[in-house]
Amino acid sequence: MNSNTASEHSTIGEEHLSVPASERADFVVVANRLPVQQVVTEGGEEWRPSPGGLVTALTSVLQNHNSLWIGWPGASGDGDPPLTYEGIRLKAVAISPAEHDNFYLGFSNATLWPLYHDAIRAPTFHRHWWQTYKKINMRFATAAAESVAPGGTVWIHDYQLQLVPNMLRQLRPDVRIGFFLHIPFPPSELFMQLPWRKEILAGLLGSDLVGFQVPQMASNFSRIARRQLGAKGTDSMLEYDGRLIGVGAFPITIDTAQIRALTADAKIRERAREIRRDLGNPEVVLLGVDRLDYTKGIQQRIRAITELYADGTMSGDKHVMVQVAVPSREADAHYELERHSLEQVVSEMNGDHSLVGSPIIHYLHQNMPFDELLALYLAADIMLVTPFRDGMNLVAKEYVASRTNLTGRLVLSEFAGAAAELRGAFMVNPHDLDGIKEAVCLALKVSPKEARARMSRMRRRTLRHDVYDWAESFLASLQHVAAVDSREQAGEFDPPEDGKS
Ligand code: GDG
Repeated sequence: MNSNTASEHSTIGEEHLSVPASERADFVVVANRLPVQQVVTEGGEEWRPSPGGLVTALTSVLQNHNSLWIGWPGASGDGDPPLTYEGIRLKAVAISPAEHDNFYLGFSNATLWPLYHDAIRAPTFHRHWWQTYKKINMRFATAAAESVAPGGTVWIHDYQLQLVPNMLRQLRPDVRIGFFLHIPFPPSELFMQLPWRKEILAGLLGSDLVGFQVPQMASNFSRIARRQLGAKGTDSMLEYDGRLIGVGAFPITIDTAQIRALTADAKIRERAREIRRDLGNPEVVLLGVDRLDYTKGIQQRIRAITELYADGTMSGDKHVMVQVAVPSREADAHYELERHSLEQVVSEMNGDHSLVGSPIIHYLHQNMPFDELLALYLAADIMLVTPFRDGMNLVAKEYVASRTNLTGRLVLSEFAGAAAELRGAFMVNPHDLDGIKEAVCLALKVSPKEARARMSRMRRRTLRHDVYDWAESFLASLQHVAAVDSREQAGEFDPPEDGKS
């Protein structure tokens, strides 16, 4: 094993496991966050489910098993998280404020996040961040090793925990390990910048199955693993350290049933009409919904829209834009800067083009309930999703799923994972201001017939699978790869040939 991350730790013997065998879980999810978060309400602090399709999907999968979710409970407030959520046991991993600075704000979000998103901001490399990343990954791996039943399954999520698969493999070679990366896996030219690239690769290769959002990212990973660590095999099956590792694309999607139910809700439909009235019943409502993140291309999109107002293509009495920028990672200087410059662009646009009493861009820097988000999707004629790079982008899929009457047009970045599926969108290069303007003009002018055809095409594709299918297909592949590996270990299988895809 080439990693210095877990090799020094030997397998945990049964006698050293602090959790008795009878209490260990058959299926364990390991994610940076628990599925609950502490919120401050009028009655004090309380624990509520974390929003998002991933929690919903995994909850339903976990409920069918004797299961456990391991994660960090978050920094705010006092008190321990509940012991269970929707029948799933929870296990909190403690992270001190200083560790949080180095592990989460530092290595995860100032080294890996920008590096994996095309280095849109220069990644920062600090050895002490890396040391804490290793330490915290080992804490998660140990928590999983102590909690999983013999021969059980552990599913690890995302870039904060890339060393956990191999650390866990060293501690518990008997368990089945899956890993899914929610963000892009970068091409070699970028990944090679990482001083600890071999350790990260070896960390991921501790899995039985490594899943990515799109095939390109799976093949980036397999190629780099072959070149850097001498793994053998194809883009979809590698052999390393005497084991087989499956590699594949598992495009994440949304909870379509939830969106179907919400869009049929009379209250939400009425709220959508009310939003349009509040906006002055313009001819066209444009909408952007993003975490306030420098990868999401929010400023570029607003600059492009501003130019359309400036050249008279759009006007304040007919066209109104709503931009929701959900607060995110506010302790990070890049994010603070991004917020300030975005707010400057927004106020310049409003200053130059608004009419008295009716701004042309309604900017909301706030978290909102999912119902309100859905009402906004229903109220919007044109949805703008223009990230510079995005693993998938669920907002684009949620918009499409909500447009039951086949109206609505989507302007979508070709660099979002979702672009591979949503071919009926008006595609843009988010760096190209003129290109965004052209796409918005096309979306404004498109005939209702063509708009409907485009939307039906996207809806057929989006509604074919839901997030439960996504989880099940990942877990079925994990089972398959583990079975193939067992046959190989028993000498019944020819390992894959080198370098073929
Ligand atoms: C990462 C990857 C990948 C947003 N604002 C509110 C709110 N949301 C919900 C949306 C959507 C989700 O958050 C955002 O998901 P995205 O996919 O758009 O983006 P990231 O947060 O960057 O997610 C991404 C994803 O992981 C999953 O693998 O697609 O590429 O970067 O579901 O609806 N929900 C509520 N209030 C808000 O204000 N309740």
